Amino acid sequence: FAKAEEKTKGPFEPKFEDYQKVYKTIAKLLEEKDDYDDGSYGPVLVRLAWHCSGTYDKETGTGGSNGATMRFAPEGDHGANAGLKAARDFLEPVKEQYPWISYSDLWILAGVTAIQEMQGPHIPYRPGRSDRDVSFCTPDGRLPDASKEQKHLRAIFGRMGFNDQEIVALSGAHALGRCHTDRSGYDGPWTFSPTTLTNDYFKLLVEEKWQNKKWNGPKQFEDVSTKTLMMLPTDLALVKDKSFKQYVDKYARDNDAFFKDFSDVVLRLFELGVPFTQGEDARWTFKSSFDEAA
Ligand code: HIF
Repeated sequence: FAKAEEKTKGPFEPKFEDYQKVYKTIAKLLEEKDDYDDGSYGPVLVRLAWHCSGTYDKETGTGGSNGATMRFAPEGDHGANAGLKAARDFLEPVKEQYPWISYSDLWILAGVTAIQEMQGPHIPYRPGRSDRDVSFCTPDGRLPDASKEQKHLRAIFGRMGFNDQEIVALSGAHALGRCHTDRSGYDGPWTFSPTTLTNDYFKLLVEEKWQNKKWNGPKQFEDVSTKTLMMLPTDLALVKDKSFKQYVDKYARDNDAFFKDFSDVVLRLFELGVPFTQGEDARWTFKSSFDEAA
């Protein structure tokens, strides 16, 4: 009987409503599992989505958010990906509940959900990623090295296809989360509200004084006023470099401009390397918990 029903129904073709359900499930889990880090898995989910996408190389078309190859040891063990198992494990029950979604679509959807649930802008999304085997793992060294500066940032993000303005807009994501000594070796959060997306990262970069932190760890900076916040060498490069700095100033002044540009560039980051069958006009915008409450 079940078989006959399957025949009349045809194969399951998930639609917007089905992905919105997955979004809701992730949002609910984020709310429930609040005993992690600063009270949310949101930041580490954003980092997972970005580290899948940021391996993209426009010359060869390799890497990017298609494939979810971080499931496999070579890529999962890359130094830059230390700690992301927490994010992948968090999403495992969601994958079990919705087996039809690919890991690669799920991880990016989780990044979108986390940004929206941390009060960021809407990030339009389209599915179409498929999981690939271990042979598609990218070589180590494609993600940025925090000890470097502007030349390195332009080389790494230029390889993905991003310009100066886009590098700065993306960087606002460091308003979220923190560094962990047992992951990257660095320590501390960038802002006082690491689970809410705001333009505070830019404000702090221009308004605060930053000094070398004296400690037994890699070179990083601390705010002179409270010594509780941090910046990486790559973060401070954005105010040292004139071309970058003009955008830091702009986003520090104007949160709406930051949100608009951030949404545009994250959307592109999350789509790198994906052979979509649906056009750009088929992107969906998911309702967040805040939209539902309104
Ligand atoms: Fe990060 N980033 N990132 N990053 N990142 C860390 C943590 C987060 C860089 C280095 C680090 C981006 C760019 C760069 C997030 C999101 C984004 C950590 C700390 C390091 C060292 C990891 C740890 O110890 O747990 C460098 C060098 C980048 C190039 C500029 C993106 C723009 C800002 C692309 C981006 O979206 C998030 C979120 C976190 C917090 C993770 C957490 O677990 O809290």
